Amino acid sequence: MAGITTLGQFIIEKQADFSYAKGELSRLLRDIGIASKIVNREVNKAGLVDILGDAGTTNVQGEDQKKLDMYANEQFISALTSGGECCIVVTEEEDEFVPIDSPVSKNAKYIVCIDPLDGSSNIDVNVAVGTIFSIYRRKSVDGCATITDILQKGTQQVAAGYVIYGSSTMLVYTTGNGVNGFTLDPSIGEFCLSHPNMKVPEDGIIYSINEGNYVHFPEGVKKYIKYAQVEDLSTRRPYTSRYIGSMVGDIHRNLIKGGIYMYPTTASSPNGKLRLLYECNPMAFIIEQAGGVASDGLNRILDMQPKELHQRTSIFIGSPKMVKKAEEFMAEFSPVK
Ligand code: P6P
Repeated sequence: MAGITTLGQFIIEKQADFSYAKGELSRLLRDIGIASKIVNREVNKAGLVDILGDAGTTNVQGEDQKKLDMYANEQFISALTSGGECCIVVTEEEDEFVPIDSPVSKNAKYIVCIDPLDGSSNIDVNVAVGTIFSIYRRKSVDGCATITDILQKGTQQVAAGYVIYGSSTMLVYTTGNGVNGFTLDPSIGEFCLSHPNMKVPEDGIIYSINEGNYVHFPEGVKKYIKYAQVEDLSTRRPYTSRYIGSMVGDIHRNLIKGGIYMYPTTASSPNGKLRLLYECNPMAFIIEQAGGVASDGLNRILDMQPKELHQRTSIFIGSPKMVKKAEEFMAEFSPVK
């Protein structure tokens, strides 16, 4: 049997891919891997301990904070603090950015934007949840990093990844040289390379969208959904709708099987629901590195200039042929005014 490659070994082997790094990014990725294993342990026993349910607080989005996403937030910030390679953390769970307050960190090279536990409303019903992270090099050369170090376009990311806590726990990431997936082997407590060089299928028949919002979708999205639900079966197979309410779960499935995930503007989310910095940019980087496409229906996600930490955007992401078809409908029926 071919030898096992752990995440740690893979990161070191691939360190040569980025000439400027002298091990700091490798250490940062390993720190995130360690925190993911700690969060995984709690996610896997949620229900057995008093960690389910609401924390009784709300985050900047006004969303009820679950105990487990507060726990995950603490674990990632703690791992990034002790690792010493990150100077600022932007997290869904904190209103403002979090300067890492430790002697070694204020001059650290990297900034991490993170959704510690995406889809956390699924925790209590045992549906896959995930962590999404995005890593930038700071632009400022001395002193404490500032907001301009944070509000960088998605094209400036040096790495991005997600962890999916599902039927198995996987960590999928890119440093701009393709996408690789690692499955946690609990018997040895290591993420092991299981999905080398992941590529999203060019086309597919899975579309993921919350059709409960149909009435308020842009006309182009409505037209795309009707295109997916083809009437004339002699032309092609109808598509399959799969939507689990967890972006990481839906996009991971579509990355492997082919598909499109859409969260367009809706009545309750006129600018889209998903956040640019720590959900859309990292997932867009990963999907593009796997040969896919990610836009807001018109503009490439990675080219967007962020203006604020928790900025939202609509997103169409997945197999290139499917996203481009949706963009055609958006251009024809929901042109930007
Ligand atoms: P809705 C979870 O809250 C999330 O951010 C994504 O993971 C998920 O795809 C989406 O929102 C679900 O939103 O409005 O369909 O419940």
